Amino acid sequence: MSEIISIILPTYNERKNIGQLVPQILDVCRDNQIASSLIIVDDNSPDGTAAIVSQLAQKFPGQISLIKRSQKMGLGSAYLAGFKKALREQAHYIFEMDADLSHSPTDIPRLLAAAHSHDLVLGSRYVPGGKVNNWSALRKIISRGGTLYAKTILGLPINDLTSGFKCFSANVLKQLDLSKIKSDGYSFQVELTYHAYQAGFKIKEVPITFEDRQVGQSKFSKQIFWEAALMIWRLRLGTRL
Ligand SMILES: Nc1nc2c(ncn2[C@@H]2O[C@H](COP(=O)(O)OP(=O)(O)OP(=O)(O)O)[C@@H](O)[C@H]2O)c(=O)[nH]1
Ligand SMILES: [Mg+2]
Repeated sequence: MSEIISIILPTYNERKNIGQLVPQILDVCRDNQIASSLIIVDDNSPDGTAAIVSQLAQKFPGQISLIKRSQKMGLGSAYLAGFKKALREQAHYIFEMDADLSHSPTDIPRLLAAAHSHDLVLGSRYVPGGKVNNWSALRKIISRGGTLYAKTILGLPINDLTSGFKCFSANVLKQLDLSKIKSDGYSFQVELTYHAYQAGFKIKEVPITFEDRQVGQSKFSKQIFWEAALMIWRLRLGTRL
């Protein structure tokens, strides 16, 4: 049986990005003979993102599904809902990808190729060949500092813990106890990678170029920052403080 990949795209007010991103992903997958299914998890975005997704689902039948949630419930739980659906659909590989065009669809084949010999592949801005375009100096410091903080406290030999562009072998998501994941914001990325590392899964970083979003609003907030700072210690101590 040929392999199937699911790409989970959480959306909150991404109306102007999703219409561009979906055809780009489908083009890359078609050109590289990758059988893909896109799962978009929308939290009742006030800008009407879900309506655009419904139009895309009609335009590309059988390739796109929409999970509609009633309100903004956070990135972490959006991904968990997407993972459940992808596993029900028997996906072999499951991608996490932002819907704001920060992650390039052209990187999908390289991440997938690496996933054939690793359990979890991380798109990484901070390995040779990786890059961030158009971020302010402050944003770069927060991102680099965040990974350094998390990797030091958790003892993780990983250079980019928060890029959010990942490819899991289905086996990883089947074996981890996803019901124990508590993070909602950026720490969701760290938490999942930490549990995968602790469970002994083989992790590989693949360089990516990350572009700052051109359209729409960043959801990065003080609340997300502090949630992440505290969550790292909760993980380290193995407790829920
Ligand atoms: N369904 C859902 N999606 C979300 C939520 N918060 C963020 N997202 C989406 O998750 C993806 C990544 O979001 P972030 O990178 O954290 O937020 P951002 O606004 O892109 O912030 P930057 O890091 O500045 O790019 C984007 O596609 C967002 O639309 C949420 O609560 N629910
Ligand atoms: Mg983003």
